[in-house]
Amino acid sequence: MNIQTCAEQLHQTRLNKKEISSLRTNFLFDLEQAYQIQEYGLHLREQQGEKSIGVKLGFTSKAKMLQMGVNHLIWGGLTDAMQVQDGGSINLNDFIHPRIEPEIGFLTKKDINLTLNMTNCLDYIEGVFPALEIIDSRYQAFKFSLEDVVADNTSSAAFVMGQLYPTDHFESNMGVLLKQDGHIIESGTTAAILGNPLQALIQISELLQQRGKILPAGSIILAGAATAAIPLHSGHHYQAEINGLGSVSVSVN
Ligand code: OOG
Ligand code: MG
Repeated sequence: MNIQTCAEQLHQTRLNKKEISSLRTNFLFDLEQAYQIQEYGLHLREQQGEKSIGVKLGFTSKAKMLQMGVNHLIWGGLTDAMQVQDGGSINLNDFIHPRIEPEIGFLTKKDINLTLNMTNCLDYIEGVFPALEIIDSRYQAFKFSLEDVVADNTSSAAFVMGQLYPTDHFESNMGVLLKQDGHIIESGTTAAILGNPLQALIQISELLQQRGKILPAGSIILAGAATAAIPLHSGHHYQAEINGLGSVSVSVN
């Protein structure tokens, strides 16, 4: 196997919705190669007409690192095909073993082509929004190494963007709730994300720089889950609520 065949296999796995075991038993790729597999996988999606619309970070909170046993910040690509309307619905059959997690997201207003810092990062941001991310590992039992999950585009599957608020609504420490049918199933705070979600902007800008990439104005950045992820079940309604930013929801058929 090589970079391309690994990407093709993960691509097919996603389309066939049948989980696989780690590809590293055939090709022991390292982290750099894992990002190349991810990039080729996104290229395969673009060849099918999908458009790149942003990036997401993973393992930015202790809750997620503990849940998944991976303690290294990662990032992946978002395409338009992954976006679900706020209040919309998804079908469980379109996924393998999906999980949902509450996130905070940012919409950029300028190209990000430099490493941002605490004083300038909000100058690049149009607004902030509550979000739900639906992750769906292509690996058996949702078990993977750091390299596996990066190759698998950091388990990206779908996401829901809530209402966009101007950046003056942003605070580093806002309460976060995940609800199922109105009942709280997870709670946390945005400060769980690297101490302050603005750090996610700084980190992604640095990672993009390292790979010689520019994130265009109008891109979405998901900062990572503030709590552990919860398995999705059909017939239920899921909602993320961020204190001061309202809520965002999705129903599962
Ligand atoms: C990897 C994706 C992690 C987050 O918000 O931390 C992630 C996974 O947990 O399968 O999206
Ligand atoms: Mg996430």
